[in-house]
Amino acid sequence: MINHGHEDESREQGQDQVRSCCSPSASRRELPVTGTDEPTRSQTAPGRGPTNAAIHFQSQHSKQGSAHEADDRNSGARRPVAGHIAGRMVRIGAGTFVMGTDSNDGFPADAEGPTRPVSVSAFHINPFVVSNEDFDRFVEETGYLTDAERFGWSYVFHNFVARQHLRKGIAQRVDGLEWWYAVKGASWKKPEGPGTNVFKRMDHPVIHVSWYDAQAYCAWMGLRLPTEAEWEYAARGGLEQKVYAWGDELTPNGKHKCNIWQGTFPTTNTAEDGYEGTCPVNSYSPNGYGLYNVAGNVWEWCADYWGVSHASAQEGPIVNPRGPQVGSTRVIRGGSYLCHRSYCNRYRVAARTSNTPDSSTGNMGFRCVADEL
Ligand SMILES: [Ca+2]
Ligand SMILES: [Ca+2]
Repeated sequence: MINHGHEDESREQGQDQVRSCCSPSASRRELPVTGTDEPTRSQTAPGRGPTNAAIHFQSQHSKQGSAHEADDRNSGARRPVAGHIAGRMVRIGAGTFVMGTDSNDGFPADAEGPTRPVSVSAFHINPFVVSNEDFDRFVEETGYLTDAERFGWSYVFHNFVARQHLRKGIAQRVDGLEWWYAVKGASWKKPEGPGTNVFKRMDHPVIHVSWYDAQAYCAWMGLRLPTEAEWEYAARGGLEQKVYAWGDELTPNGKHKCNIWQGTFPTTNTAEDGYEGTCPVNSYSPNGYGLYNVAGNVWEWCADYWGVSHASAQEGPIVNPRGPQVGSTRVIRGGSYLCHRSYCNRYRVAARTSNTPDSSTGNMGFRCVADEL
């Protein structure tokens, strides 16, 4: 299925294919329907066309996708920040940094460059992504239903899908996505679908949360999602133009610094870093600003719409950029436990991609920021 040439193939097949390794879109716009797939996608997953179930999933999205109104990035500042969260946020002082990279490590379509000076006002950020325990508290108090729960399914990485779910049609292959299954009943509470739970993973990141879900959590907490510029400024931890959040070496002195993929993607994960899936939100050593797991573990939703033409510095740095005014997808940053050098080296601190705001997967989460505490 995947051979040693897949890196080049991925670049040739374009952004959609590359993106699918990161976090597939669950949007009605991108779920395949019989007869409308592009030839490259059919070739990618021969003989694995969409099933009726996949089409049914799609219609659920179509019906409910318009119910969202929380599309305002300022919607977070309604409620004082809860004490237990405020107490563990770190203050990032105002400053100017060089955003992006001019290196050729990334995918040109990602527009990691050109580098540009960016000024960011002071803010507070959570050192950890939102955990299952955090999200559970939110759901307990509000009764909130995530998009994955409303739509009735979410994307699960193939290695985590139970055989019985395949036999019973609970897990469906989706055309064009080689290593993701649409799994009925998968949600933050049941990350691998029916019969699974998070009881032993309460300190792991909440997953299967859409951008809208992240917004809802932030609003309830009196917090907001970081802008992409804030995310990168904080993720760099005070270092200048380093490849990773901790320096230029992936494993300095042979030591793993983040939760990504070791082995042969997408089949064999040796988990040399200690984890095949998510890890606790406080794993590994933090960056220079005290942030954990900015690289790997889970992708992190940002406030901004996705854009590939960045504002350019005229006379002085770009001040508090917020991305494009409109768009169809939202930025995600940092990479996940599925990232591997051979296919998706997006655990680099300048790397970026996006997903549609109603999408949810087993490798996307978020962390929150606040202007004031
Ligand atoms: Ca790992
Ligand atoms: Ca991360």
